[in-house]
Amino acid sequence: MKHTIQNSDISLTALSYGATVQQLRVRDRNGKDINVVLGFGEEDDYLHNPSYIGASIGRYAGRIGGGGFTLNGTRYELHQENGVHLHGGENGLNKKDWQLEALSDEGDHPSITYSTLSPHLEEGYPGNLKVTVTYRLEGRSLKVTYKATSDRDTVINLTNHAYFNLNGKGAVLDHELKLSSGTFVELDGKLLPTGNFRDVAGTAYDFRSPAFIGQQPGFSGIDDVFVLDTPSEAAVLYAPETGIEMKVATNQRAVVVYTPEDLGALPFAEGAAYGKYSSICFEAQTFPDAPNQPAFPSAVLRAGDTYCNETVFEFSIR
Ligand code: FUC
Repeated sequence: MKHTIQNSDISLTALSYGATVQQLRVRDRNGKDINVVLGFGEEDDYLHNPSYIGASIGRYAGRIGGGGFTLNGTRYELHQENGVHLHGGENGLNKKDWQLEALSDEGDHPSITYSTLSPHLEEGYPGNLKVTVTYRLEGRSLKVTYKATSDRDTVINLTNHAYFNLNGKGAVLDHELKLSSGTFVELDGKLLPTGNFRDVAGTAYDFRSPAFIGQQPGFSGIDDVFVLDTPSEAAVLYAPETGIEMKVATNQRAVVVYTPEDLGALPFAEGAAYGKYSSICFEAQTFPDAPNQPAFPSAVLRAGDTYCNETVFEFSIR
């Protein structure tokens, strides 16, 4: 099922399948309507979506190594592909048809809430987990709120996997990026954390001052976990061509920034044409593999507690 909400500044189309962001439309400096996220034309196109375009990711976004994890002395085995567990497994939350909980079309603050239940041991994770996501427009912002509760202790890391391109076409190499991050998580050959943190200074990951993505020395695509210095000012993305700027604010400690080199030929809505490095994802979340990394902050959700990831994408014109 497809649902659209809008106010005078933004319009969002979401799908119950995967609780997916399909289109997010804002106006450019000439008043032209631009879809700033990659999205497919038809709902059925999302049945094959290996890049998780626009989808809600869980129960654990990112990678978990070592075949699984141990919690409260019990071992939980997780689905592996090439030696890692990715984005919640074979049938993660991105492949569920979520329930529409609420649709409010009120003035400047319309919202959509989807919910889903993931039973105990689904994809190997403990606990009957109830998850909701609310997409709410607040003036020129889209606020995305994930909440979850479990009846047993479990691990959790939810995020949204929207791919942004503020021109609605082409590539993001001409977009300017600023990240509130002086440190990134060192990854091994399988993109699993080594447990070390590295300074961005002198690397292609130094976006503490705004820099054009394609002009960053040594740039060969980003697929990395940035530790946020100031989560409420996590990122700023700006496209000179349209004048659209997007600020990302979150209550999470990290953001996975991903600029896919080539997503392949995909059925994008309205025949939108994207090139190499078409887009950039800001997946606000906690650290990957935290269930196996004792030095990382815990990703455990205790029975009866409420998990909350609140991330805001705010648009303006420069
Ligand atoms: C991101 C990346 C992964 C993967 C996926 C589709 O979260 O970290 O490498 O390719 O998205």
